[in-house]
Amino acid sequence: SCTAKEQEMEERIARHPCFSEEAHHYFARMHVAVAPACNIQCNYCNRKFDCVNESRPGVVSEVLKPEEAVQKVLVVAGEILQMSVVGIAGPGDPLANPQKTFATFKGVAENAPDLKLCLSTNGLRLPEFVEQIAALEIDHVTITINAVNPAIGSRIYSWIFHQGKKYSGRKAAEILISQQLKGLEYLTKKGILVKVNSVLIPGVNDRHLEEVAAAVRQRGAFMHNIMPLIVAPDTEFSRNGVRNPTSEEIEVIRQKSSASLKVMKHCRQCRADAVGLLGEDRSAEFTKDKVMKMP
Ligand code: CLF
Ligand code: SF4
Repeated sequence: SCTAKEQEMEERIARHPCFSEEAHHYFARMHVAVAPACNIQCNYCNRKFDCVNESRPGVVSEVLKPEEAVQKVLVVAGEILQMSVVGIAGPGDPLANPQKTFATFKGVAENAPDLKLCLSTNGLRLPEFVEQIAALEIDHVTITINAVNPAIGSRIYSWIFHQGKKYSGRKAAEILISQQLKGLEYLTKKGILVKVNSVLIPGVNDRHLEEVAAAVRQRGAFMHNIMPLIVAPDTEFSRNGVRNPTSEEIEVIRQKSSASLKVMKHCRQCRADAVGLLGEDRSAEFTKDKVMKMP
C-alpha cells in the first residue's frame, strides 16, 4: 500500500532521471557549465578538470555565459524530447558563481518553464542561498558531503575560502561540514528534495560513510549517492597513494548506508556539460559552436 505522502513524492521525482531509477530509462537531463570558480580544495580534485562532485576526473567542459546556456537549453530541449531536467554542476561550484548560476536558472525558468531545475554544490555557501533556491522553485539539490567528522574532513579538504578568509586543516573542515548540514536542514524544511553525494575514499572515509548516512537522514535528506573515487593524476590523493575502491567495497558500503535512507545505484558520474539519458553522452553534438548556429 502507498500513503498519500509517498505518492506525492513519487510524482515529484517521476521525471527526474537521478532521483528516480525508473525515470532514468525514459527521461534525460542536461547540464550547463556556467560555473568555473570554486571556493574549496578537495584532495581528489585537479583544477584543470571538471568538479568531481558530479563527474569523473579528466573531463573538461566548455564554460558558457548564462545567455549562451539558456540558448543551449532551448536548442537541446527542441531536439531531445525526453529532456526533463536542467542541472548546474560545474565545472567548479555553482554557488561560488552565484550571479551566473542564478541568472541561468532564471533564464531557463522564464523561457522553458516545463523543465525542472537541479543544482549540485559542495554546500559551503548553501545557507546563504536557500531563499533564492526556493524562490526559483529549484526542487532538486545535491550536496556533496564526504564527512561529518572534522578530523576525517581535514584529510579530504586542504582549504576553504569563506567570507573573505582562507582556512585550512580542521577549522576548514569544521566550517564546511557545519555549512553543509545547515544548508541541508534549511532546504528540507522548505520541502526541497536533497540528495547527498559522498565520494568513497578507501582508508579515509570508507568506514565513516555509515555515520554520514545517519546524519543526513536525520536532517531530511531524500537519497544517498555513494560515488567511487576515481583517482586523478596530480592530486593530493594520487601523490599519497590513495586508491580507487573495489566494486565489493562499494556494494558493502551502499548496503550499510541503505539502513538509513534510499541509496542511488545508477549514477554515471556525468560531466558538467552532459546531455542526454544517463550513461549516454551527447555533449559533442551540442558544443557552443554548434548551438550558437542553430535557430
Ligand atoms: Fe545533474 Fe546531478 Fe541534477 Fe542529476 S547528474 S545535477 S542530480 S541532473 Fe545524476 Fe549525473 Fe550522477 Fe549527478 S547521474 S553525476 S547524480
Ligand atoms: Fe574541485 Fe569540485 Fe571539490 Fe571544488 S568542489 S575542489 S571543483 S571537486
